[in-house]
Amino acid sequence: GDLGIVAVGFSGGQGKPGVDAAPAALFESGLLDQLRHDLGYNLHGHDAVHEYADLVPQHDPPHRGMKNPRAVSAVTKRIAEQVYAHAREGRLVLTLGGDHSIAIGTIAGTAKAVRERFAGRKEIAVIWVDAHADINTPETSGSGNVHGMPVSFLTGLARDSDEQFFGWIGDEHRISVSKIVYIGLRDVDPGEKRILRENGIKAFSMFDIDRVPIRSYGIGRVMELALAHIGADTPIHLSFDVDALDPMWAPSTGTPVRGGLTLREGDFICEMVHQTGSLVAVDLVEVNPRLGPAVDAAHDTVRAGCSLVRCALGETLL
Ligand code: DIR
Ligand code: MN
Ligand code: MN
Ligand code: MN
Repeated sequence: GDLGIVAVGFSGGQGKPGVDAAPAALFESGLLDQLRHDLGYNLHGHDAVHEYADLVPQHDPPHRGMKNPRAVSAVTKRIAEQVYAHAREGRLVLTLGGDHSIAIGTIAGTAKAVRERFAGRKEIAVIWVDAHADINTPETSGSGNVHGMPVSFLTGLARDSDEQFFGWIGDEHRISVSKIVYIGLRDVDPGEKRILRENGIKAFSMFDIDRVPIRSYGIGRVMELALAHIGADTPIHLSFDVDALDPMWAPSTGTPVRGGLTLREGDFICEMVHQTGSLVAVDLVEVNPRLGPAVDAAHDTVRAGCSLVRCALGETLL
């Protein structure tokens, strides 16, 4: 099949430099060759890592507490156009971040393309795999980092009428709260817990996945329930934050949280989503090869990221 690739060298949705170096690190470790030779994809758009320097203003003071708001808004608007252009050609789209703010663009792009393809009769579902819910509004956010807010802008829970502060997001770009499923949550802010509860958003925390199967489901049942919630024949956008994995497997990331998914559980999520046959887009975000406690940390994290992507794109064990 045809695979559109958007490599995003952008870190402005949070404060730690280095997450912009992830696409190059993933490419250097052989990801493109694996997708081409081992999985048989025709690749499009893979020759450049986009840095969007022309869209990042010199002076970008906070707006409603958001940091780098003009840069993140302009960059995600461009990403939405890039992802949309691939999806409109019928390509599966793989976006390599970058921090998770970029999902404002990727999901806006697929949401619009799928609405057009099905003449408004279908909406995408989003499987958001993450330690964090990333559903703060500018007002509930304690950090001001936009990578903690993408889901609130995508659902319309957060809005701004000004084009340069995400006002470019229209109804065609939005997703409904009933079509989101979270997997792997374990570090959710109090304001985010309230938003999840008040909007009845489907979420499977690490408790639900726990390996002591007394009151929890285990990853197999969680995936059954997650996919049942979405329903058959619904186009799926998988947004995978590498910090969903335990830092044992993915130490090089900006906000690691202990007690996470094993690498096999992460791969299993991706395998199950691929098996639906409904996947339209995948994001892999928050790999930061400049961070990590030990010499092998970045290497391990990049390898884990490649494994997740291969599983989502159809690699099987046998
Ligand atoms: C926190 C952390 N909830 C925030 N979010 C992170 O800044 O809003 N998201 N790390 O990936
Ligand atoms: Mn090869
Ligand atoms: Mn995230
Ligand atoms: Mn996260």
